[in-house]
Amino acid sequence: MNDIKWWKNSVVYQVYPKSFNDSNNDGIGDIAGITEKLGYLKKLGVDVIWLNPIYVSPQVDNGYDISNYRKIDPRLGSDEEFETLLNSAHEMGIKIILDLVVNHTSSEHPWFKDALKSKDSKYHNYYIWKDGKPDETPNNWGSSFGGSTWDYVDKLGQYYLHLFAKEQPDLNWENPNVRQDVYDIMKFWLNRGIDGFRMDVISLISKDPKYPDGPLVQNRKLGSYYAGAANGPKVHDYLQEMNREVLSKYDIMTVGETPHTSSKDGVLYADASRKELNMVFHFDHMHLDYGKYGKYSDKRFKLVDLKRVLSEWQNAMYEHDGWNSLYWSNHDQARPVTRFGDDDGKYRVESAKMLGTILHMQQGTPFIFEGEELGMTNAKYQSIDDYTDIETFNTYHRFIDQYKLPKDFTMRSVYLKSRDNARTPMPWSDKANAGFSTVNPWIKLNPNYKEINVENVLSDKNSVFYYYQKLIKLRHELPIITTGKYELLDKDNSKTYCYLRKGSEGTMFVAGNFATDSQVVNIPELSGSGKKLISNYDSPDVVKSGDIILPPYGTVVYLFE
Ligand code: TEU
Ligand code: CA
Repeated sequence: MNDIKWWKNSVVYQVYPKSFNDSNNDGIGDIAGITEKLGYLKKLGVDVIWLNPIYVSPQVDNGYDISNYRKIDPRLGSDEEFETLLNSAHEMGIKIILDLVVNHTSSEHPWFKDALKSKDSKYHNYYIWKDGKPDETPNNWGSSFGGSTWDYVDKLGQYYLHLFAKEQPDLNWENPNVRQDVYDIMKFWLNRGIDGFRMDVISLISKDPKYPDGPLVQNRKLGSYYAGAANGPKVHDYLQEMNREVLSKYDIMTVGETPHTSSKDGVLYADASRKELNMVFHFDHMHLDYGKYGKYSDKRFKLVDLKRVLSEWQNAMYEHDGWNSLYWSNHDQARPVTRFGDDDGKYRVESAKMLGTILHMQQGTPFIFEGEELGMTNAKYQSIDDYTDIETFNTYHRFIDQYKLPKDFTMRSVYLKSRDNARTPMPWSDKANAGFSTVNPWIKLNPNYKEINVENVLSDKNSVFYYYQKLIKLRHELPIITTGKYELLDKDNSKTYCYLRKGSEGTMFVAGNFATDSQVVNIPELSGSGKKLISNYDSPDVVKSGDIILPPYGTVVYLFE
């Protein structure tokens, strides 16, 4: 696979630094804590680590509000500790990519503080302002976390735009100085030796200059900003410029987080010939269980829809010179076994392995979110006061106070969808504080940490951990997993997900059962006999085309050579 870019046969592991490992026992995970656990990640076999934001931040949105892009947040560590992490990782053959959050800064960033002083400030035009009166917002946009996207500054007689919290003012990408400053920040980190970026909400950086009102969706009183902010008129110009000035000069990987992006829009970012990004995170599979009120809902996804959207992205990227990212979860999402599998104990381990297989055997770069390799479940805290996340908190109050929705529905939705489900501290053992820290962590542990923890998976050869280790190893050994053409089978089957990967080395057959009862699946006519590559149950080592039985949440992969 010499001519294939390294990030195409890599597996990325996402570390949420605050929740990974606390080295100095102040309750907050930190950079030195990650260095301590590199051996664990090496054992799993991952190639790249993506770190959520580690820069100086007031932490209104857990680091997605940055006030100094060039310094490490002292709560997470020092510049030297980051240097040690980077060097140690590199020595072990593991790359590190950082989060680049440049749709907005923190309101505590010196640029914004200066911009607030007067319209003549050098930095005023670094942000997006509209003249107006105190109670006439420039348009009807509602921010991601609730309330208007516009905040009024009396002294200036102007509103500034913030698609997220009011402490996260949006940068004005129309201003070439903003872009140059962003490129300088990127070069600063790349020159320090990092291996790429995950770019936060990069699909939102170019706004429609008309700032049109948005449609009222999900029962909200305010309009959606997506039509006027997602995939805006200049986003591709900006990324092509960024690529020319920065990205093309380094051997790195880039993944853009692109809310509100269809596969058609997706290829515009990720088609290599367009020289923008390597891949994007789309949200089509994350939206399948959105309900009447949006993300926070008790709706369950439908497998037929899941197959449709994932297949659409597989095909779109293949038809162009594009590349997919593959993920079941991240720090904003529920735990995959709860959301797409079965978390009640009976099939937790089986469904975690099945989900891993269905994802990792597709074409693209898989991302494992910390704890996924343990088969972690959602947290389900007792009370809303146990939740810490701004999105969860604001949604709860919108549902109860504004929509007058029943508390049990609201809490059920929080259990299923709160971002905190992903942010519970990594359970390293069944000891006090799950071995994460010697003191109470900044956010509560998942109550099931005595059962689901690293010590347990490492001592059980049938654990999700060792299964993931094998999935990663297969990717490294078999080029067909990187290059084979994806072909969905039996698209209308609502219980099983089966597909082929066709390449010069043969054909791979991949099957997963999403049901709690056994299912018959058919292996189509393929030459020769199939050799088993992996399975989560006792399936035959060699098989011919024809019907096979998959037990509840069973999964199997055969290679026909
Ligand atoms: O998230 C972007 C985003 O679109 C989120 O609104 C996401 O869809 C939502 O959280 C799902 O519930 C990114 C980061 O990943 C998130 O943690 C930040 O809060 C957000 O940007 C602002 O920087
Ligand atoms: Ca700490």
